[in-house]
Amino acid sequence: TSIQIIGVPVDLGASRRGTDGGVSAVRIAGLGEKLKKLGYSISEEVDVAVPSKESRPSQMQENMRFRSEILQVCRDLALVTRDALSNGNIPMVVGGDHSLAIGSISGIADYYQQQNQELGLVWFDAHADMNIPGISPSGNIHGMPLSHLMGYGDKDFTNILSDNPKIKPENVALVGVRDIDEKERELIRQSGVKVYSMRDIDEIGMSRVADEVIEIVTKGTVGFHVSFDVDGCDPEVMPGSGTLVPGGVTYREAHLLLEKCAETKLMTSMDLVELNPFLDKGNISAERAVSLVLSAFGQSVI
Ligand code: DIR
Ligand code: MN
Ligand code: MN
Ligand code: MN
Repeated sequence: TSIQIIGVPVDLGASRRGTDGGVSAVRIAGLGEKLKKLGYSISEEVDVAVPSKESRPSQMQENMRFRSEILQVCRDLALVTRDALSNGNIPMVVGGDHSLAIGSISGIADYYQQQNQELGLVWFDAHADMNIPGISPSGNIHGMPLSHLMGYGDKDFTNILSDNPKIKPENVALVGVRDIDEKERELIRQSGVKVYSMRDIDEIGMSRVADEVIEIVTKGTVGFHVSFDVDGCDPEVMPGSGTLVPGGVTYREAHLLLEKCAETKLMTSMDLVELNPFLDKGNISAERAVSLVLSAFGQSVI
């Protein structure tokens, strides 16, 4: 099996500078070599070009900061992930802030929709990322990707590669959520997506949560994508991220979820986002994130 690592050094979707450095941090932590050691072949890595914040006037368009730049990045990235699948590669997208997921997942979902198949989606995050421009308190696009993938919000973002919504709410499960904005909560309820909050993990344990998540994202789908925002983990586990929220998923719980995802052999692709090496202690967050990705690709203790 072959994996293509796709670097997307974008930080235009977040308030804080520095997630663009996440791509380097993950490469320095050895993602490519370690996946090779697991037995995968790694096809030539590609990067999507992203303008730096400083090179652009910080314009706010319809309550979306850097709207036109991020739209271009997402359109470019969607073509890259779709091509990766066409060429027999599993897309492993490394960010960058979470706005990139509109592009990565649009390309992957469109590839399968062209074969009349639907994509499931595991959204691992402290946040729900379900804002739309009309309700976002920040105007930051990294708080809006999941809603756009389900067809809510700005039409240019929902219609990348095709006019249909890329993901059906019934095929989505959020995990690790503990910070939701007021109006965002209403849209989550309206959409009907299943949310596994930290409370659910506390009450029934990650093992059962993972089983339920997998049931949701595999029922009626061709397989599922994992969009992994490192801030879903506890800040003690992942200090190197910009919007830390206490009370998160432990290192072991995150491994368990991803090990169970790997066991299904139905994971189509993955994003790793929101690492900020400038806030990290050494490169510990990227090193742990790489270890988690290896679990998602089937690494086990014995
Ligand atoms: C907040 C924070 N909900 C917003 N979002 C994210 O700006 O929309 N932080 N994704 O990582
Ligand atoms: Mn996120
Ligand atoms: Mn987040
Ligand atoms: Mn389903």
